[in-house]
Amino acid sequence: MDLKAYLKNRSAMVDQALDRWLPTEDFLPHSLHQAMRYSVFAGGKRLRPILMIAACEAVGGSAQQVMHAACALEMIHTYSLVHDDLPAMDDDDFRRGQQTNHKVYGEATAILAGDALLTEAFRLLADAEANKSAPPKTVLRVIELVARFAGSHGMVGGQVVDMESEGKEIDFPTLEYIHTHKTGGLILASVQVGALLGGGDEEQFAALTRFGGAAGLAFQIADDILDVVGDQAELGKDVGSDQARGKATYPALLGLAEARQRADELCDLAVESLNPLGSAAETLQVLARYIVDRNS
Ligand code: GRG
Repeated sequence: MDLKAYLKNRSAMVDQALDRWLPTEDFLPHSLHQAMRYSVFAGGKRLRPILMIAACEAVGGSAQQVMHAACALEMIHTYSLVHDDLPAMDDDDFRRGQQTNHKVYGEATAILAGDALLTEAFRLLADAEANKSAPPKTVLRVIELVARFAGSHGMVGGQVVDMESEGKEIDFPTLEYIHTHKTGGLILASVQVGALLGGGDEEQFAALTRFGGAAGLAFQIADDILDVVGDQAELGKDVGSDQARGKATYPALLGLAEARQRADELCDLAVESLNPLGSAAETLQVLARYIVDRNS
């Protein structure tokens, strides 16, 4: 399959849907809607929406069945980046190759833009028209699942442990907790939601759960590696920031070579997990490799 063409096509679909669902700056409050759109359209890879679409397609569904949920996940992801960049957290000046939200709109608006993106995401997940082909029980399961992976038992929890660990020596289980919660959870949620809204059965859901767990952790290890060896222009953000902040990462704990090996092993595990889905999961196989080999 042509990965480049697939990524281009699906991210264009996601961008179009995001543009439809996000309030424009014509609506009050203008500055808030402008700030929300600024970060959403700053040029992200749309990896979580694309994984959700690919998972949905792998169980026989179509991109349209998950487009609203895919946009919701991208809004939650973007909110997390906007808040993570704030002076109270990582205090970063650049993200996705542009100035960070608070640098352009000020801290208070950046906080509120993040809050509004998170809230809008759950409105979209519950939208009756967008969910018209899904049984109400499935919609509730999706909302509960996304809330769990985004909240204190998921991304926010991982972020807190990450912050509390800065400058300290932490053990391997703590590092794995941070990675699987802060970043891995939203990636796992993406493929699980794809399976559910695509009408997948429990066996397919279980296979995609194993895939998402391994791919999510591999993604964060690859991110750690990119922070050491990546190119600042391609990444659109500062490199070397993990080490500067005394953050625990896979390369810091295991060394670069072993971190790469672990990412490769997880990629193999992710691909193997897809066996029950047969050839329908070919796109996900290719995406797993992309997650580990990407340079941005
Ligand atoms: C503030 C609640 C709260 C959570 C923050 C995800 C997160 C938790 C912080 C982001 C910090 C960070 C850079 C983590 C590394 C992994 C990561 C999420 C990278 C960015 O994701 P990509 O590569 O970004 O998918 P794009 O811009 O392509 O969408």
